[in-house]
Amino acid sequence: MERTFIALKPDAVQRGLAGDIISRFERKGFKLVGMKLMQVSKSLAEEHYGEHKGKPFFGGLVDFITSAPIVAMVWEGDNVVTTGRKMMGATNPKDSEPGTIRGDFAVDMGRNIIHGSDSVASAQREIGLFFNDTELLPSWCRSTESWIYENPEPVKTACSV
Ligand code: DAT
Ligand code: MG
Repeated sequence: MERTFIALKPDAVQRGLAGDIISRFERKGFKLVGMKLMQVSKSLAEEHYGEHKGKPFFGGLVDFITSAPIVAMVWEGDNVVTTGRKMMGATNPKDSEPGTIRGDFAVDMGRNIIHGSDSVASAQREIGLFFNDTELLPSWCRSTESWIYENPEPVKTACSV
């Protein structure tokens, strides 16, 4: 099953929005398979945002993401990368539709509260940067699986209790 890396940026944590945002992914039907509160180091920030190195906003972006704790998460689900990006809304909150996370909670590009992988390849790279294997669950039993998927993967419904 597809996985994506989602990070609640320092502004989301500072503003007390973490629970609300996590709740949106839960209520959608995605499955949390890893989560931690962490302070991002400068080297991790620079590697994570490597594609933006050299751009005028790069320094500010690294300073911001390392300025206070973030919540790093891995969410699993059918098409979770693309759907997660839709739930987040456009990068610039001025363009994010109401109903999206950025559209509802943010006004400034440099304080857009959430990160989400932009492709399956990016997700694999970012998950590997932020989590080691022992911090991720392979596939835990969720009793509501068949109420979320018409044809759930057999492994997900093989619950022993
Ligand atoms: P996204 O976070 O939607 O994947 P991105 O990867 O293009 O967007 O950029 C990463 C972050 O960098 C983004 O969330 C906010 C910041 N950023 C992007 N473009 C910017 C710009 N032109 N000016 C200031 N900050 C910018
Ligand atoms: Mg991006």
